[in-house]
Amino acid sequence: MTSPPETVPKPVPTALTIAGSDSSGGAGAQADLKTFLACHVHGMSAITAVTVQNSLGVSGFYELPPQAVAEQIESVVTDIGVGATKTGMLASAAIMAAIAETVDRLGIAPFVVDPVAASQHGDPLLRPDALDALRELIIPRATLVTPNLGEIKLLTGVAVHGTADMRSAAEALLALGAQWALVKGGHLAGAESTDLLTDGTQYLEFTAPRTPTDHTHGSGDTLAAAITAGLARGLDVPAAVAQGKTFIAAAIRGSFPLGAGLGPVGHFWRVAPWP
Ligand code: PXL
Repeated sequence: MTSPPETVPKPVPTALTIAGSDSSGGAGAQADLKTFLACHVHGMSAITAVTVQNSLGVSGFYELPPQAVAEQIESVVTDIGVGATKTGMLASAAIMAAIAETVDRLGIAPFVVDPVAASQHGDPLLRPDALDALRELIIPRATLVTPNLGEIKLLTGVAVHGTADMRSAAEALLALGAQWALVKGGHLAGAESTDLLTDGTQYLEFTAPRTPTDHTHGSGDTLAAAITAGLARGLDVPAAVAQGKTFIAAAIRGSFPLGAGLGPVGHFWRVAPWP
């Protein structure tokens, strides 16, 4: 048997994603696990729903029973231990209630919430009646919430048209109970993309040049997963966000076409040189 190289730290940092499966491999739990690997963290998953999708869109999804989601989380937390946890597609209010109960009972933290509502094509990934549960059961437990502009509008009613509106959006998210909010400006226009991170005391801006591409399937999931990996490795929230931004900027530069529709961001840019 081959021994692992001496450079593997012991214990290896661990992270858990509570998310939907994306059959096309670019988003959801698949994006999170690839990102955890590339960020040198052992990734684990609690699947909430199985989507049926390809590069052209999501044609349907099948939810798991809420109890099955809670049991997956409990199984890995109580045996292996989880350094940091993130959520993606949570699908239903009943699944969110089971997650909230499990997070409280097991003291799960840090807890990164990517409040996924729809796919890049606009296909819904959340039952319409689950928005209140996301607001009331999940976001108040978040160490960090990472919505895009569409999700901010849905959750808070605040429409962000430019960087000037980001502060009020962030404050509306903190008012829902999250400790930190990252308002992502990726969907605004301009040569640069700016995100605002705040806990209500510190206001930190992250600006990166915008890469013009349509192939950004899974970009939100990948950013939140890279931040979660940073937290699992012991970084604080601002440092984890800074390294998450570095990871996603390179993954977007490394995005590629796949199928006839929207391709994914490139998760493997840091894993190894292209053979
Ligand atoms: O990128 C958001 C997202 C999250 N989770 C799953 C998805 C998608 C987008 O398609 O399919 C499972």
